[in-house]
Amino acid sequence: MSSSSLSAFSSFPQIGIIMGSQSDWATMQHTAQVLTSLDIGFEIRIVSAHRTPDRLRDYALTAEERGLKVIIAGAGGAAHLPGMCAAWTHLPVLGVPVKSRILSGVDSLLSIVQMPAGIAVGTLAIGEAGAVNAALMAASILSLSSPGLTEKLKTWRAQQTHNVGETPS
Ligand code: RP5
Repeated sequence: MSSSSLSAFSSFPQIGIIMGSQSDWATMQHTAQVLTSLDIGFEIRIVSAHRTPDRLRDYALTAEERGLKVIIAGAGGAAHLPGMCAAWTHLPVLGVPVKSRILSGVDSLLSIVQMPAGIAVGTLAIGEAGAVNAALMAASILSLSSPGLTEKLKTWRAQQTHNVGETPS
C-alpha cells in the first residue's frame, strides 16, 4: 500500500504516524490501514531519532499546535524514536517495536518498553499486531471525546467477531 492511497491521509490529522526508516513502512502501513477504516485523519512521516534528530525535535515540538492528539512511533533495533519523541511532547506516544533483522524485534521491544520512570511511552506488540493495536489504542483515546468514534470502534469489533469462522476452512 502506498501512503498516497490512504483515504484518511488528511490535511487536519489527529494522529501522527512516524517511523525511523522507510524500511518500517511495511509494518506501519497496518496502523494506517486501521485508521483509514475508522475514518480517523492521520499524517505519516519518516523521522529518525539518530539520523534526523532535528526533524524529530521539530516534529514533536510542533505536534500539539498542529492539532495532533496522539503520536504512534514505530522503530526497530535500538529504537529510541518513541522515547525521544515523548521527551519533546506531552501528547500520548504509542511505540511499535518493528521486527529487526538480527534480533527479530526483541531489541526494539525492550528498548521501547523499558522507559525509565518519568517519561511515558505506551508499548505495543512487535510487528504487525503492534501496528494494528496502536491504531486501535489511539482510536480508543480519541473516542473518549467522540461518541461517534466509539460507535465506529464497536462496529469494527463486531465485524471482527463476525469474521471468525466456527470451523477452519
Ligand atoms: C531504525 O533502524 C529504524 O526504525 C529501522 O527499523 C531500523 C533499520 O533502519 P534501516 O537500516 O532499514 O534504514 O532506525
